[in-house]
Amino acid sequence: MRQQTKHFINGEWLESTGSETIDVINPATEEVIGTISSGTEEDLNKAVKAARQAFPSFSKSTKEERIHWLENIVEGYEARKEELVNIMTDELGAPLTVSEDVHYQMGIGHFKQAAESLSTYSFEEERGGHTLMKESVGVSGLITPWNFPTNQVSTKIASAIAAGSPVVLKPASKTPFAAMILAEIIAEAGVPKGAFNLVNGSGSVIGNGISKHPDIDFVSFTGSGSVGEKIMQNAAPTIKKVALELGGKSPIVVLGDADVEEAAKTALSNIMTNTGQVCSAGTRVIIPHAMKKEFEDKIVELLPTFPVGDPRKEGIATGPLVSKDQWDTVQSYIEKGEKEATMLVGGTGKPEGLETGYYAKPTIFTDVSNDAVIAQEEIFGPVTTIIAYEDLDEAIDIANDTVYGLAGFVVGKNPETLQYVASNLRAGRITVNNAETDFNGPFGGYKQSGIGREWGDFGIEEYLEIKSVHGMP
Ligand code: TAP
Repeated sequence: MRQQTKHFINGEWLESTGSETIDVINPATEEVIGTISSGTEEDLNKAVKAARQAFPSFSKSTKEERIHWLENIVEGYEARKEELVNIMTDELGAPLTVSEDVHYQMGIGHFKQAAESLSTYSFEEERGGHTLMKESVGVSGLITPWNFPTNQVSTKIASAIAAGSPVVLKPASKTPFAAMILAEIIAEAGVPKGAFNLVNGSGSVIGNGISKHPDIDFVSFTGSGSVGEKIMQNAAPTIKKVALELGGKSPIVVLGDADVEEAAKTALSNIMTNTGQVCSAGTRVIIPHAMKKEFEDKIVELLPTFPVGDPRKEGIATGPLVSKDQWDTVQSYIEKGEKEATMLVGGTGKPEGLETGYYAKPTIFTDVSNDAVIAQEEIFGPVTTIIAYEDLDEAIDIANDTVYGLAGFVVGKNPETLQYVASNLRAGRITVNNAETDFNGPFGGYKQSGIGREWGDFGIEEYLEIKSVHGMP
């Protein structure tokens, strides 16, 4: 049992001023694996004050100092690899291989990338009639979700350190322990006291408090659209800068010349990796009518290559959903889908032999109309939809017919057609034929998927203000 009654404020672990606690549950066993303190407004105020006090010197730190801190964090992160991998399996339910190959690697990737981006980044440039200066935005409040316990936190912190912006982080209370290990790593990396603060607690107290706080200049939030909307409203009276990374209902456009097996593997990895709890997951497979039957047979045939089960067991690809609430949500969408479309495989209830734990049956719907609820709303579970098209422009129209625009995928061979689809999808990140992730590639959404960009150079710019100086001697 992990018990953490403290918050990381001004370079030290301080006892919470509140007595309430939040249980952290292992979704594979349904057992409580630890508790954290539910922070209070007083705790938050202390953290904001520490960040504010750190601002003058942290914002003037040199590029070399920031690179040095980022590199130290990378070292510390590597040293605690085993602990991080294990805690993400316990608090999120990610299979050990997913914890290591996806969560751990993405978390460290952002710190490496920020150091690399900084090495060539210019905070000042002469532009003829004026000098352009890029300066720290001020104190940043970071609110993160549970679905990628290190990645979501690391991308924000790495960019903030690179920009010289002190932060107050509120990690998701379902998965707080990986973030707390990261806090220890950051403290040991020599990051000045007050530049990084962590306050645990509920969204309704600490998250809400961050978004309203008069002494916070910028809020970077990742999570649901409904909370994103509240954050914008809360930030409005103090005209805070806001970055939102919200949900998605991303399309996978399969071209007529695609390899059916590749297309099926792409569709499956999108809903089975992290149990489909991925904001950018491709959950609408848009496929030519002529290929539909072959694709349906292939995806059902390949589904067992993603075994669902105990995340600590070798060979398991897909663990449970994060919580009972998430399980209930996914069940209700599957019920809706049974009425709206044809179910190829899956259904409600738990997979055989997995009665304990929040396991859901991977479920594939076909003959789905793009205006069905299961094709329009983010399910955040191992559920996909197959939608047929006649010609490519119809496929693009279907792909773009959503309130979201976070990501898109294209599978096929003809380079011109791949380019045509990539340039016509209205989304912030397009992946062609399962290309590798580039940590310098901006990540963020069009439309209701959000505002702003994270990762790499663009991520750093979120934490900067722009100043033009005219007549500089
Ligand atoms: P959210 O409620 O949006 O939670 C995300 C973060 O916001 C958590 O740290 C949460 O705190 C905090 N929060 C909650 N209410 C808040 C408020 N009023 N003001 C400020 N912060 C607040 O997401 P969830 O409940 O975890 O998941 C619900 C749905 O959101 C999912 O089914 C999924 O569709 C979507 N979701 C999307 C993403 C991405 S990456 N786009 C990630 C996770 C979930 P606590 O949870 O600690 O209270």
